Amino acid sequence: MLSGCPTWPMAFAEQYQNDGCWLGETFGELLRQRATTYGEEIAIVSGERRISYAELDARVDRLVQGLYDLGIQAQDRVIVQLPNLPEFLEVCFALFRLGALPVFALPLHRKSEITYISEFSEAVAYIIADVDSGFDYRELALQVKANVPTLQHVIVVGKPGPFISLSDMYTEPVSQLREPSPSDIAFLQLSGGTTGLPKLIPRTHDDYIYSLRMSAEICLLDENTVYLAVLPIAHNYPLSSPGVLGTLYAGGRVVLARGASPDEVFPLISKEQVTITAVVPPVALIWLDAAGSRCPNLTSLQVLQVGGAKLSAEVARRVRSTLGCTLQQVFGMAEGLVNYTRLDDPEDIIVNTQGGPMSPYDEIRIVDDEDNDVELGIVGHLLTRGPYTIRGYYKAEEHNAKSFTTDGFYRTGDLASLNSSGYLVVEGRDKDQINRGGDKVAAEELENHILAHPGVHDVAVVAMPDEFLGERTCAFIIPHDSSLTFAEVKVFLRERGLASYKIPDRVEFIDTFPKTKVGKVSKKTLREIIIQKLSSLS
Ligand code: J2J
Repeated sequence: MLSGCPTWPMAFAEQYQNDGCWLGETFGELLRQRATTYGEEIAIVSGERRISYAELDARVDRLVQGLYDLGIQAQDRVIVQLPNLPEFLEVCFALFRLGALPVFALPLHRKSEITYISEFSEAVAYIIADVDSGFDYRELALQVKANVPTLQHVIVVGKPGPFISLSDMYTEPVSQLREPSPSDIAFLQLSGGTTGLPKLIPRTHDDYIYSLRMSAEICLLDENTVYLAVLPIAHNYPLSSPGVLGTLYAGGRVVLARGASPDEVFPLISKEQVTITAVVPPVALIWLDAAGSRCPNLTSLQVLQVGGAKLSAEVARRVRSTLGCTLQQVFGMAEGLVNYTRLDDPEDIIVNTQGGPMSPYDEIRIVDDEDNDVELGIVGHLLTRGPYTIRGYYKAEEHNAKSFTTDGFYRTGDLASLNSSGYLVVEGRDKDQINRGGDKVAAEELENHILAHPGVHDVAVVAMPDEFLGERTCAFIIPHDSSLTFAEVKVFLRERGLASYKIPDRVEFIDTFPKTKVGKVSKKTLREIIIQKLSSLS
């Protein structure tokens, strides 16, 4: 087991095993077993490429050998930053079989994020696409490699430039390698973050495969399922809720889309007879508007999952009438807990709640500021523990003491209420994060970047309401002098290599910050100020 990864106390681990949550499977075995059962059935569709289960399994074996020959070993960390390509899944399964750990970066991450996670995880390799959405990842890799001494290899899907080509790494398997054990960490996922630096989430084969099994069951997946991956599959939601991995778990077919626009996605749904797909609320909104005017043929689509940020009841209500399919609300987190509305729930529940936990072993508490449980229906802080919720972030002892109770409940940072059927309604957040239509921005991380500008004396970042994304970021800045402009701040942050979704949507220059009674910056007042300003503008 990789050190620095808090895990479940023995009594819990034994219960999860004895009660059949953790079945002792690994991802490597799982793929082998599915290849035996589903052989020539298609596992992955990407453009004109169609890859069967047998072919996927064989290609993964060859890639395992190539990675091994390069020197990648069990427990090595490998940054994987790939768009929705079949190679994403091949690389993942190959690393899983080797016992090396993918560290999932989002395609929009740039020098700042990649350098940090490479350094922090002491990654030995970085796997990228050559160019995607007009961005050349090889240039990014050159910069990152120059700064991170542990990083020995950059492996490229496509034209390798100065690096190694992934396609040259599929080699005849010769070595007999020992596969990892089910309780080993399978990969590190990135947290949405609330702190200055992103946290890494260690997930085991056992716990993640359990979450796939439960998700596939709840979403009624089987070998007839066709799952369309629209969101970047590096994110936990399209990866596992039930996502691409849950679909492969169930023997279904994964169709990889490269974008979310109706022009691209609607014909693909019809062509590939997609049965289920997953989006964030702003994408749902675009699809609903487009479908209303275009009447596309979406008859195969049975389920539209919406999650990652709160979906308004008003938009939720339009899904069935406009797209002709069942809405499933998904409220999850890369740290673990995932809630789903069930497909046969009454429309009122589907529209007005964020669903119930997927496992009977999920423990949910809603508490007040002193950690006392509140009554049903009352809003409080959501705490959780269970068989697929982590007990701590990777190498983050100090932060873990704050983010987890002493008896192992994860403090989600969400404000929610619980109804008598065990379903949750998300009512807000007490974590210092902005949820920009599903993309999470940690206020402190952005504040630290803005503070590095020599013209900035102090800064506080808050969420401001937005009709389309739900929230956007507003940075209140106290400048050293009045010459600083918003444009300068944006250029500065881009040059620092910050992902574009973290660049503030608005900057307000201010002389002093409003303070709370104890003298801290009152972000609540700042949020009120910006709400008032926006409403006076409209
Ligand atoms: C309100 N807030 C939501 C929802 C997530 C499935 C689905 C989503 C994620 C995810 C995921 C929400 N309504 N329906 O990993 O497996 C906010 C909450 C939560 C945070 C987690 C999955 N669905 N959220 O979004 O790790 O604040 O995971 O704590 O990115 O997103 O973010 P993340």
